[in-house]
Amino acid sequence: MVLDKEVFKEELKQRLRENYAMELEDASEHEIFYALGALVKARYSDAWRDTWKYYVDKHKKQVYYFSIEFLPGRMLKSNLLNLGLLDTAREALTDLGIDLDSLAEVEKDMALGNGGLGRLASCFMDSIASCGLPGNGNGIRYDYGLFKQRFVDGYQVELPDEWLQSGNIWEIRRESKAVDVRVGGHVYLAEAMEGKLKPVYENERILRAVPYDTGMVGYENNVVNTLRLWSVEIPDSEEDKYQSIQGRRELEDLTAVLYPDDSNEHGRLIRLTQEYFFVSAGIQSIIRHYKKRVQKPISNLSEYISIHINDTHPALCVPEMMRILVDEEDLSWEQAWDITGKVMSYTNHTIMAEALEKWSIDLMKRTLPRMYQIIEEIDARYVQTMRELHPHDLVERTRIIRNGQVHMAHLSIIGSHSTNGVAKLHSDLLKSVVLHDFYIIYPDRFNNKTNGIAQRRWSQIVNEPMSSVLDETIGKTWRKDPGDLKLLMNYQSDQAVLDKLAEAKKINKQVLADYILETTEIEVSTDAIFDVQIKRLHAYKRQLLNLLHIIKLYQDLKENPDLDMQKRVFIFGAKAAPSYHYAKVIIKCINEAANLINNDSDIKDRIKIVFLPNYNVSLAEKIIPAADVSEQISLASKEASGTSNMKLMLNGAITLATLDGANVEIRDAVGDDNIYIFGLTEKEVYEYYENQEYSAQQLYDENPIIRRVLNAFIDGTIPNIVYEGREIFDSLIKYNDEYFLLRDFDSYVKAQEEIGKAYGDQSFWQKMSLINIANGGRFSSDETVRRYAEDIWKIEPKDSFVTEKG
Ligand code: HBZ
Repeated sequence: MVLDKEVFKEELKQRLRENYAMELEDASEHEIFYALGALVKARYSDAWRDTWKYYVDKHKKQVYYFSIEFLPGRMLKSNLLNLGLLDTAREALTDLGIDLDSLAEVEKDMALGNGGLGRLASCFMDSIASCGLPGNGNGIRYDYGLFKQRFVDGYQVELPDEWLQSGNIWEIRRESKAVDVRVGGHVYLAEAMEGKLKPVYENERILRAVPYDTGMVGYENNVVNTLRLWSVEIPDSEEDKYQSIQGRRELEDLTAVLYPDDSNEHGRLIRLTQEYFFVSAGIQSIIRHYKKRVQKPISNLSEYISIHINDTHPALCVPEMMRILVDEEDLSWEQAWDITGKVMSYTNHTIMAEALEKWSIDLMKRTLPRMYQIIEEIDARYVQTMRELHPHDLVERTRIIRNGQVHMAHLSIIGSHSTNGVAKLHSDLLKSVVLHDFYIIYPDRFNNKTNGIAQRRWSQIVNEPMSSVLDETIGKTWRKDPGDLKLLMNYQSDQAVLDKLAEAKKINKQVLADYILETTEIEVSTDAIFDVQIKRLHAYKRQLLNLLHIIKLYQDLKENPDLDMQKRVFIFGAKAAPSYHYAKVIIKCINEAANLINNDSDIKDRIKIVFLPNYNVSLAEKIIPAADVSEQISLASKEASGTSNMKLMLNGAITLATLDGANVEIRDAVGDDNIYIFGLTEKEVYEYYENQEYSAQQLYDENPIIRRVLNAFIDGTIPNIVYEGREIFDSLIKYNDEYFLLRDFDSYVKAQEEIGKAYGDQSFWQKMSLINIANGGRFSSDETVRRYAEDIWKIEPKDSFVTEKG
């Protein structure tokens, strides 16, 4: 999309006059941002309408990606880039004395997700549009995103994220597309016409679901798909039922907050209603569209529609589709079941048993009575069919309703045609361990789709210095086709290129150092290794192992101030779920260790700890380009995939990792010499589980270094953690170190020592860094969604895109 710089400037001024009745000179940054946003939106509105019309006219099969979380972050620069307007906008604004980067900071981070799962959904939205694939997102428009994190006396404090306060420039409220969702009350079946049984609803509540649509702009291809997020309102017909303010609030609270628990099951009534709300609204609107626009018999639905269940939160897609097909479209159960299975597919994102979602029968019956009846029927028919084919105990273990609970993963697998994991190792573990029973029953349904990242955002947008070096060295094709980053391999021994990449890294480190100083008042040197661990705080991710190593270094330096070691800045970014006590204890300990070490004059700035508050997409964008070391140190087998590992390698950080999740594939991509692997393998972890021989106490007794490090938590070495320190100590010794930190400690320390040495040889380090960048293309989410499209969704790209790619 070509737009002259001068025209751009005029248009911006015009928007300011129209929207704010003001001249540019008088406008605040805020007003300019909104005027610019409106300009950008206007640039893609035709393409948005045309894309929609194209899908309808050509009867294109479309996928709907149902996810209870989306984490797009800021969208201004990414929309500008995808529209081919980023350079024009930057130049035009510079002419007007405005800095695009600081203007972009006005935008509130859209943080409608907890972590990896939500961010993946947003990377997919970008890639689906960029690959010209007919696909849309379906989720919830929370009034408050993930809480804002502050530290007070080293403790995490949560504040509400009022992201909608100044409005959201990208969304369009589509009142005409609202639908009603029924919850609560009682349902019984009564005989209707021709002897058919029909559900009769009593005392149910009707919720009005209003969609807000956001354009998902593809990269330079004129494709704009839709992310549809639903918000709850009181329907006109129900107004008199909601006369008290309290009653209204209760209803409106349904889409008020995002549940801030990642990886832990969090059984709450509102959450279940949220799940049904966006599922029912989404499926109703799909069916309405199908009948009105596609105009094919309902029995052909699976030829035109594919629905993806992102983790189990949207698992009610299965019974809701059955409800609509059977209750409203009058299909037979068998026919409806056949269609539903063909339409649905499911991704699992965890192997942690405690994270597998379950709801009590009682709660499900009370909240969603018709859903429960249908699930009961699905379960009964499953048992009946499988009993003839498989042993009784296998069928019992895999049925949906078991021990008073509804198992959402079972529902998702039984009600769909595809179940995938998110990295090779993870998908293998699903088959061999976590979902092994299902693998016996449905071997053909299981497949792997290794995660990927929206590479344009995580390289071109966040790392301009590196991108310029790449352009100069290998040309610009990598910007569209990240596979071309491979061309960089030809320069691994070219010192001039290595120097330029190192210079770009240095610039990014300085930007981050300035930000660190501004937000935490900690001064860090860009000569130090920037060693980064950024992800949700969780015991299995082992931020604590990182801290144990830092304390060891500290103790070594105290003992021997002349010790020869590289300067290090350890950078953390992590939110803990507000109810996750142990994770919050770890945050407090890291912060207190930071206080101690950063202010100890003996250390002479050789180690710094920086825990940046409020880790979110925008902060990730600042940290990742500046990282030297990428910490991916989860206990092998626990991290389904990880995606920050991919973003960091793409930006030239060297990975320090266990063989977990996608780390295994990163190692395969860069080779053993360009990654630091340590710790137990997933097999060894399972062996420990089996033989139960692990003794943390023994490691403590026998290893003086471990003993000294752990004692620092309880002997006053780290101040202000009397209770927290004891808790950490006990979790490791008294409760036998559930995540094998002490078992992996020595090999982690060794790997860290090697990293220190390697960094000392700058051209050696730079070469490793280059090899990481060169092989980062493999983890593009463009590739990932293409595989979903071909293997699972069976959707095809827009024709023009096919021609363009040849
Ligand atoms: O999904 C993450 C995995 O831990 C990570 O390994 C993977 O890379 C990523 C994308 O596949 N899982 C999550 O982020 N999970 C959640 O955030 C979550 C949120 C609410 C829940 C359960 C899990 O109720």
